[in-house]
Amino acid sequence: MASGRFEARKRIVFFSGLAILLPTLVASAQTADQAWLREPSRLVLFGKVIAFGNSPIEQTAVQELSRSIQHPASVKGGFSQFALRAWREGSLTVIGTAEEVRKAYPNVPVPSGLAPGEYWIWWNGFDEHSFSVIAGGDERGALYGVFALRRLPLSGESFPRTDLSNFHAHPLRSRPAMPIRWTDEWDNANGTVERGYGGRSIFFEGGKVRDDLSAVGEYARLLASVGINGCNVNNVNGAAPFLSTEMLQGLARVANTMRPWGVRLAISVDIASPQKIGGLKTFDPLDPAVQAWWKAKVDEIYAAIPDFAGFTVKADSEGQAGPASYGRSPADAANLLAHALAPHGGVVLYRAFVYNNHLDYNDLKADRARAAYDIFHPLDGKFAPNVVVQIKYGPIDFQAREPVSPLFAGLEKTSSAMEVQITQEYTGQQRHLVYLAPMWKEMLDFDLRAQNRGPHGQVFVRGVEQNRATTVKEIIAGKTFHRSLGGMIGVSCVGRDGWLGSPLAMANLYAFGRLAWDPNLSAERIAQEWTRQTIGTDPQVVATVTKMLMQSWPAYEHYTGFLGSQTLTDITGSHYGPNIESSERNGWGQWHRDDAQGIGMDRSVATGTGFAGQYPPAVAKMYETAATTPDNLLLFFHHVPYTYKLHSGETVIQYIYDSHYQGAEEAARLVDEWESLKGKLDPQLYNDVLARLEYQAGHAIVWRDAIVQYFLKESGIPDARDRAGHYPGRLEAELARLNGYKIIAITPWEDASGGMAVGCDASAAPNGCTAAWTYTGPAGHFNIAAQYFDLQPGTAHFTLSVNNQMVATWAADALLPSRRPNGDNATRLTARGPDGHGIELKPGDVLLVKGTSDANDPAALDYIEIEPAAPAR
Ligand code: GCW
Repeated sequence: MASGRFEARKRIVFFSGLAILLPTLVASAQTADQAWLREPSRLVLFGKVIAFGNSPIEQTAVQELSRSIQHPASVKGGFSQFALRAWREGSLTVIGTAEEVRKAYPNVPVPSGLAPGEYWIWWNGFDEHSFSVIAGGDERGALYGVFALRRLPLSGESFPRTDLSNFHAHPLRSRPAMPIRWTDEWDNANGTVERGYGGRSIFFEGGKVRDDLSAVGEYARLLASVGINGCNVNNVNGAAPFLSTEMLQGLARVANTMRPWGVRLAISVDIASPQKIGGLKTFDPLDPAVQAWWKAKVDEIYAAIPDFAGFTVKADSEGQAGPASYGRSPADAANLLAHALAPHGGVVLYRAFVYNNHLDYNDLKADRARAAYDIFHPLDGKFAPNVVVQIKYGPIDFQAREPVSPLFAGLEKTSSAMEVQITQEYTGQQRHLVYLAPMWKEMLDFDLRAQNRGPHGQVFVRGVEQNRATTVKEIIAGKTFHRSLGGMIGVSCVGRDGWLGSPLAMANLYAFGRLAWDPNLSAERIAQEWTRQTIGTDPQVVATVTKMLMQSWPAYEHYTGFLGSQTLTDITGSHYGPNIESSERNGWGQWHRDDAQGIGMDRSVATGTGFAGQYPPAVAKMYETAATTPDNLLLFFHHVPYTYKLHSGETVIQYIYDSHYQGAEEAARLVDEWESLKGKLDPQLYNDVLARLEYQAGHAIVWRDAIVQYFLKESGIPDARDRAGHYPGRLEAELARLNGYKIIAITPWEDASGGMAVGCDASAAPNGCTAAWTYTGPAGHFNIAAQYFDLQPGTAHFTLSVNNQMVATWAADALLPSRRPNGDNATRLTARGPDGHGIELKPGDVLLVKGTSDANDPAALDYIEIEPAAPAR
């Protein structure tokens, strides 16, 4: 598992012509970080706040309102207008369920039929005393109303709407779009978190629930603030130990901690538990002893956790046991659990992530993308009512670009939920800024045209094309097929290091909750809301951070995968840096099938795997031919020659070159944009994020060069704009005058410039190794970038000098995913000279890098690169 904090922060100190790059620790936020709830709301409240009931959730709502508001005495100009007209001295605010309000105040026009979670906020200031009501369809609704109110002054809505006096004629009312809005955490009992990049578990340590659960309470508050109502706390892999009686006692404490925030506990279970921990000989779902075991276990759970939400199941997938062992179906397994949970009101989230990871690469009909639909579609109608099939947004696995899963349209008699990843497993692991809401929105808004069939399945009925919109967001909300369950699941994997380990990544957690509540919100509007609450309200800050967030996913897609070829990362290892062939010639089925002539998976019905035919007819027709498939998914559905012309008019190969140069430039621009905010932000946040963005810009170049040089070699077709394979200012380490350094081949070769680098063997060269070049370019001021490999856990040291004058020194002490030099840890450092004006060079100058290795890190160096000095930063 790759985890650990990102610590590549470098501080550059210059003195008299000398630049020293000092490593400094990242000042990272603590777990108790209140994220977007850090600042008090700009809400001003007078008078008393009371709740009708004594229930923990209503009490929380009262406390939260008191915690959120500013005391009138502390209000300094500006925003006071917002509230003063509405919340007056002697006023009363009541919080409760609609029913409680109705009973206590029959004259208050609280509407009937508020849904669970829905809130209604009303104000009456025309009597002697101002009187406000925050009513909920249930207690949670009242709490969500408080958070909505808290957020309102910063929501970006125009003033008249946020003037509370408007709430008399137009009460503030909103209901969640879908009932299931959960995060999934992939925490292990030993305290590690699978695919977590924010430190160790907030829930578990040493095989049990942690004694101190204060972070869990803070997390539940964050979740509640955006309407999340469930949290599955343990990994879907290896879940058997979580059903032990001792563990359940600990889990009851977790549930108690989250309950006041309306967040219900769920856990992942191993379907083989009756055998693994129950002492039975079998876990066959149809065996009466197995059924009795689950019933007793579920009763035990509810005795300790009366509002337990349910189970998540990963079975027959990636080594997890499943019903296939007994020739039983996922429906048999899901229903086994569902029947045990039903009397208590619990649900089963059965994951559709079931596939064979031993596919035959040589079989052109084999296709992992088909698996979920092939397995689950025939079972539609066979699942118990409290089963929800949990479907990853795309048919493969959380890639930076996938089509929406056809299974959403393939289950009409079964509730479904869409699973997205907040933790950025395949999208830069929080070291890269990638705001995912725009991608989730594309999925949610995608119209599957699931009901566009006539009575006999035909697309046209009496010559009229059927055209009813059936978007994914409507399907998972239960609207399209009239289901009572359904929703969104966000795989979050938070930890003790500032939740996600990176401040700007928190926008994804926020956006997940907001979209699950209202999938019609725009990604941009959510970004603005989050920025105002978290980073600052200065209009330039809001505009710039929003722009950066919105640009980040397209940038990442540009410098990693392309045209639907998926993230071309190391799929059998880190899932982080470039490794193009790792997807090929193995059973995992994440193939893109590139060869010297072309690239792409043929998933058409006519000549390919038939996957395109799993979509409803109108969508299937679109994906069936290359000509009608959108460019950004072309290679997901079709195998085409590199010379194939896209709709844009470019050839595929030229697009590969262009998009990667574009993506790296876009990543560099994120640095500039952030720097334009200098002086307007909290300095610690500013420096922390700046270091991350600089790292990202460097890693985007690693990605760019890997993909570009690989496909240049593979296709043999030159870049029309002459960049691929030509790096005018680059001085390769393997061509330098080496002292101590030895030439090493990098695997995969595309992860190093020219496939080669140099490494320093500490035992042979205890005092370090050097690589020297004589500068032959024009005289002037330049930046000098060094491309080195920063292995963990070691710490190598480097210095860069010109004519024996040191211009930079740095330590390779970041915690990056792998332990041998490759694209996971290739890191770029740019020395910009005193005051950022560049380093003076003239022909004949000797450039020298000295690397001092330690036992775990050979101070490997790929190249240095002389770049034009950028304007002072
Ligand atoms: O993307 C893959 C991850 C696994 C994960 C699996 C899943 C929990 O690499 O770490 O296992 O998906 O979703 O089950």
